[in-house]
Amino acid sequence: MLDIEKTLTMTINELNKKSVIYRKNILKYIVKAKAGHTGGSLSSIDILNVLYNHVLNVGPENFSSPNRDRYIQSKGHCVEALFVVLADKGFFPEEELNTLCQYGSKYIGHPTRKVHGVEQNTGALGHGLPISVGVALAAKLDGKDYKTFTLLGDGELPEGSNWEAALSAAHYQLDNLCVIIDKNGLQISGPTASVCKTDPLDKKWESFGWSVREVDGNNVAQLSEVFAALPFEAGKPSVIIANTIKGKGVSYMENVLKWHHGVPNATEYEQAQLELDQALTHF
Ligand SMILES: Cc1ncc(C[n+]2csc(CCOP(=O)(O)OP(=O)(O)O)c2C)c(N)n1
Ligand SMILES: [Mg+2]
Repeated sequence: MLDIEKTLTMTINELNKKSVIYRKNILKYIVKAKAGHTGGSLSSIDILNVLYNHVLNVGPENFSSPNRDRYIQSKGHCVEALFVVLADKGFFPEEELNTLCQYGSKYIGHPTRKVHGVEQNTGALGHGLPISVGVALAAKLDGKDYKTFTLLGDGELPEGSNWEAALSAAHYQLDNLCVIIDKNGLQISGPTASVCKTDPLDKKWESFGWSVREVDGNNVAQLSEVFAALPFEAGKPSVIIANTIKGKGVSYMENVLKWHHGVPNATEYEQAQLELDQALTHF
C-alpha cells in the first residue's frame, strides 16, 4: 500500500477502476447525444475522479451549504466528464444523461447551473479562473475555510483574463485557491504549442507569485498526493500542472486532434468499450 492510501477514502485500485467506468460512461453518452468533447473529457477524468471522490467536501447533501468546497470547470466544453461524475455522486439520476444535447434538456453541451451540482456556467474560455478568484477572496473576507478549485485547459491559457486573475490571486494571497491545468498538448485546431506557445508554464506561474507542482495528470496516486499537499505554500495560490494525454484510455483517440470533438461511429465505439472492458479486468 502506498503511504497516501492510508489517508484515502477509496484505495488507488478503486479510484483506477472508477476512472475506467467514468470513461465508458463519457463515451456512452457522447455517442447517444451524437455530440461532445471526447478527447478533453478523457484527458481530465482522472483529475475529476480524485477531486470528487477524495478531495472535495461537496456532495448533494451539502451543496447549499456556504461552507462547501467549490469546483468550477473553466474548460466547460468537457462537460461530459463533469456530468458523469456528478451523476455518480448522486446529484441526479444517471439515466437523465440519456437526454444530453437533446432539445429541451438541461443537460446541454456546456455546464449550466440548471444542473444540480454545477457551480458556474462556463464554456467561453477564460472565465473560470476570474470567477474562482472572486469565490476564494469571498471565503477570506467571510472567514470561511472552504477551498476553491478550477480546471483550465492548456489551450485556454492564452485568454488574457487568466493572467489578470493570476495576478489578483497572488496579490490577495489566496492560498485557498487551486488551479489545475489539463496539459494535454492539444487544443481545438492543433498542438497547443503551435497555436500559441505558453511554455515554460512553471516559470510563468512562479513569476506571477504562485506555488507550482507538476504531476502525471492521468495517475490517480500522484494526483491524490499532490492534492494532499495543499496549500503548497502559505500565502500563495497553488497551481498543478497536470500532464495528460488527450483521448486517454482509448488507443486510437490518444493524442489525435480530431477527437477533440469527434464522436465515435458504431465500430469505433465497440472497439473503445472493448479496450475499456479489458482495462477493467486489471482492477
Ligand atoms: C472564448 C472562447 N474562444 C474559443 C472557444 C472555442 N473553443 C472550444 S474548446 C477550444 C480549445 C480549448 O483547448 P484546451 O483548453 O486545450 O481544451 P482541451 O484540450 O482540454 O479540450 C476552443 C478554442 C471557446 N469555447 N471560448
Ligand atoms: Mg488541451
